[in-house]
Formats: sequence, structure tokens, C-alpha cells
Amino acid sequence: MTPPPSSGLLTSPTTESVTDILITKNTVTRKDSASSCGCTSTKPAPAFDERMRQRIEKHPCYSEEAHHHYARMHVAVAPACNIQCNYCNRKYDCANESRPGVVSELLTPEEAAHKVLVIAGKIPQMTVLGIAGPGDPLANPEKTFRTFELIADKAPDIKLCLSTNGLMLPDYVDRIKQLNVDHVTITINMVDPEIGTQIYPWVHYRRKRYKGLEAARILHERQMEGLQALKEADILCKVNSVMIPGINDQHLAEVDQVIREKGAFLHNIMPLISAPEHGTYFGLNGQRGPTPKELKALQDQCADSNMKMMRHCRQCRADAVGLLGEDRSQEFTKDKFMEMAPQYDLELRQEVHAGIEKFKEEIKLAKTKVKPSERTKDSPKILVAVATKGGGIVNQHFGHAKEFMIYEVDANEAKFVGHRKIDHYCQSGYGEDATLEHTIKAIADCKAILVSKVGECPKAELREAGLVVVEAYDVIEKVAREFYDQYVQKS
Ligand code: CLF
Ligand code: SF4
Repeated sequence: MTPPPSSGLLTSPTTESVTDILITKNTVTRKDSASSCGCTSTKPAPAFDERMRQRIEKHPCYSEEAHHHYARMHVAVAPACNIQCNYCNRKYDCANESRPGVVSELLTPEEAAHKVLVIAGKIPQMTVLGIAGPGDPLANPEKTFRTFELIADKAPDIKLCLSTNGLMLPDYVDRIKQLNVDHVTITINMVDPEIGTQIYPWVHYRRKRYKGLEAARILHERQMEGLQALKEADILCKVNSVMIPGINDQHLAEVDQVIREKGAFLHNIMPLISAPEHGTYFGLNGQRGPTPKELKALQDQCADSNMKMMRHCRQCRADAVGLLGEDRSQEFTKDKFMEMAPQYDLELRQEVHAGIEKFKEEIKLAKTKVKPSERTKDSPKILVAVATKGGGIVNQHFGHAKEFMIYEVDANEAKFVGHRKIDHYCQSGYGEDATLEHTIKAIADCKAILVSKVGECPKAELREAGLVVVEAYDVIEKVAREFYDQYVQKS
């Protein structure tokens, strides 16, 4: 299995084609051998038609599979906002798509287009350009649409994407369609305006400021109208919802049902991130965010109802660049990218994408070679933490990981269910004990940690904390399922 040409994703040593995992006590060794055939899952794959598959296959947010391979970038061209959310501080980026406390550098549409053309050359696996702030894109329609026009003209293979609070959406669906923007996100935190009064203190609509129930009702009606209009225009709509314990956590299952009935393609339930230093109303008033367990329980509950649930969102910045799990925005600050010449090359980009698609096929094939376990009934589900820098491979050194992907594994499949942010263990070549403690805490509910390599010291401490350390360099689902079989046999 070889990495795609010039992808830059798989920079580690050559992928070992097939690897068996043998576990003795908490130690894992590998031996090369061929695996026998079988299917990894008894569940039917979601039934997408070919057209739908093509619309999402290179969008890292709309397709969980794509997020291992393709990157997105945002340009921060939209400073103003027309509502107030209690989890937002105007000094920072729109918290509907960003972590609070993050500030992006504002660009003009022309600067933004230049940046996109630079990055399209440097990161050819970047396939999507999103506008997500720092305010609301549709409260800044001219800047937003001018940026899209410039990019559609100069870089036609890049998909355009937009994220909005929805207040002005019904007014702009025709324009969005005209510009060939095929992916729109609306943040919908309630379908009951009473609940909305606890989230939105005011909205500014048609030159007038509304407060309380009236404000929440206007926002709700406009969001529903916008969602309906997107469906009628055949534009894919993702809905983001911020989970706020004690306010809308019990209500989001109803939101999920309503938005699905109205034609949303994907639901992304994100955790409220709230701290006093963010200076938000919720942060200053002690409103907590959900625990990973609470978030997963709600996502599971909604995912059971049908359709797709997004679990790989990284709540990125309004100037994010790169794969979802990485942040390369600091390589492309304004002073840097304005000095760089655009290197957009459609042919080269298509070549790289063809390489990625081939690589995805190889990964798919490797997954089919993992046999389902014999114990398929009542087999326990376990969580494992995975260090990866992309490509769907366990390919990252423990000390270099800034986050772990969490997979839920059972007798039939290994399913991505979330991610946990951690601090770098390896700081300037030295392991940090406090960081290790934090890492162990963050993945304490996992049975194993899957890494390409780990030093002897952290390995001993991870084992001490009850985690099995699996060192491998192979397809994530394959390593996870092989570990699972060993785990079940031993328990
Ligand atoms: Fe950006 Fe949003 Fe488009 Fe993706 S992000 S505008 S849909 S291209 Fe993606 Fe980032 Fe989550 Fe948003 S991971 S915050 S869901
Ligand atoms: Fe802040 Fe975004 Fe809400 Fe506007 S829509 S108040 S920018 S979080």
C-alpha cells in the first residue's frame, strides 16, 4: 500500500502491507502474514446514490471517510454578526464553528482569493473552501459572495461551503445556488423559542433589534424557512447544534428529528466549550459544557433514530487550514501568504486526488480482509484511542499526537466515534509528566492505545494505567479489530 503522490499525508516509513498483532500480557508484537478474507461489518452501508457519493466524497466534513484524506480551508472575510449567542464573545471567531478564544486575521475578498490559490498549490488535497466567520457570512453578504465569485472563477475544482446562523438564509438561497455553493451549514440549537430565550438574548433583523421570545421566534422561523429553501434548491445542508447541558441537551433529540424531517443531510452535535477566560455570558456564569460521555450518549441516541451523525468535527477556526485534525493556519498568516505566489495547477491537483482515491480503495480492501469475530452476539463494545496524522492509518508516534481518534470496536466493526484533544507529550524532545497524566485521563475509558511508536517510559506508565499499548503501522480499523479479537480471547 503506497501513499498518494505528493499528498504529504503519509510521511512515515513505508506502510507495512499486512500486519498481525500478537498480544502477550500488555505487550504487543507484530509478525507479517496474510489475513484471511471476511467482512468487517454486518450492518448495511448507508444507501447513497452515485450522485450523492460524488457530492460528498471529497468534503472532509460531510464524509467521515474523506476527513482522513482531504483538507479544507476557511477564509475570514465576514466580520459582522446579526445575532448574539450566549456562548460567543465578539472579540473572537463565531463560536458556531470555532473553538471560543480563537481570533482570525480578517481578509478582503481579494486577499482571500490569493490565499486560496496559494494553498491550493501547496496543499493539493485541499478540496473545500469554507466561509465561517469570524462573524456570520450572511451578515456580510457582499464580502462573502465576492470571495466565492473570485474563487469559482480561478479555482473551479474547489467546492464552496458556507456556515451561517440562518437568520438571513432565506434571502440568499437563490444567490447561493447561482454561485454553485453545494454545502451549507445552519447552526440550530432549538426548535422551541422558549428554549431559544436562554441561548439568544437578541437578534438584529431588518434594521430592528428584537429581544427575548420574539427574537428567538424570528430566528427559529428563519432557520426553518432557510432549511426548507435549501432542500428545495437541492443544496446539501448540515445542521450544527451546540449541546448546552441543562438548557438544550434534553431538547436536541427533538431538534434532530425536526431537521431530518425537513431534509437536513447531516447533524453535527458539538459540545459547548465554556470557560470564564473566554468572556462569554455562559463562561462568566459557570455554564458547563457536556462531558465526552454525555456528548456520545446524545449522539448515539440521535444516530439511532436514522441518518447520519457527524462526530469528527474539530470546531475549527475561521481561518483553519489543513486536515480537520491539524491546524496549519500559522503557516499561512497574512504576512506569509501575501509573499507567496499562487501555484494553482488543476492537472497536478487532479493527479493527487486520483492517487488519494486509489489509496482509499487499497484501505477499503485491507478492511475487508479482517474477519468478523465468532462471538457476534452480545459481544462487548470497547473504546480504543488511535494516533494518526491522516490517511486512515495508525501512523503517528505517541509523543507527536495532539489528539486521539476514538474508535468503538465490537465483534463486527471498528467505528469512529469521536476524538479527544491532548497536549503534545513530546515537547522539544523531552516527555512531560503532567502532560502524560492529562493524556491518560483523557483516554481513561479506552482499553488500548494504537500508535506507530511509543517510548519505553510512557509505555510503562500507560500500561500501569491499564491501557494495552499496540504499536503498529496499518489501517486503523484493521489494527483495532485485530486487537479486539486478542482482547476478547483473553477476557
Ligand atoms: Fe468549513 Fe464548516 Fe464547510 Fe467544513 S468546517 S464551513 S462544513 S468546510 Fe467542519 Fe470545522 Fe466542524 Fe465546521 S470540522 S467546525 S463542521
Ligand atoms: Fe457569535 Fe457566531 Fe453567534 Fe454571531 S452567530 S453571535 S458570531 S457565535
